[in-house]
Amino acid sequence: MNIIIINGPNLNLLGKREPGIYGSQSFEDYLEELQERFPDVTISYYQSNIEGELINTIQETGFICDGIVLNAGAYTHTSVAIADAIRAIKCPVVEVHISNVHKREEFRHHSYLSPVCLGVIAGFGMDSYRLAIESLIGLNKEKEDEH
Ligand code: CA2
Repeated sequence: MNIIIINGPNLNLLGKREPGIYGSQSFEDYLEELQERFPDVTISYYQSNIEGELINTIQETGFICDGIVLNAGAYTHTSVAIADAIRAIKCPVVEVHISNVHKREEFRHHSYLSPVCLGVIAGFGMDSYRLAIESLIGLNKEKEDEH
């Protein structure tokens, strides 16, 4: 099974700034833990601060992988273009947030992406990514059992 994690703007700062909201672990360190936990899953990782690059990656991977775990960062709340890209691809996308966006400012309560994603996981810290991967593995098993 092939899963890609795509992180959006400022998530390259994880572990370096705002530990009170986003924790103190870098994503690269967390990714190692994920890879150890899911040895049968190939987990790729991409991060960009640029909306168009995120869209290119969604388009490029959305027909060849089994699932995308997407934390689009602040673009979640602004980007019709990312929503359109998700709508255009074939593989399921799980929207992920480290923080509980519903406990935060009102502008974070709306997501352009949720309606085109398989589901949303928010508020479990970095563990939100693990939960998203579990959900995609479950979905893949269901598909395999159908055949
Ligand atoms: O909770 C999340 O995962 C968010 O997607 C994070 C975004 C925020 O705009 C969303 O509303 C919720 C912000 C990412 C910024 O990441 C930083 C990490 C460390 C230090 C500073 C920013």
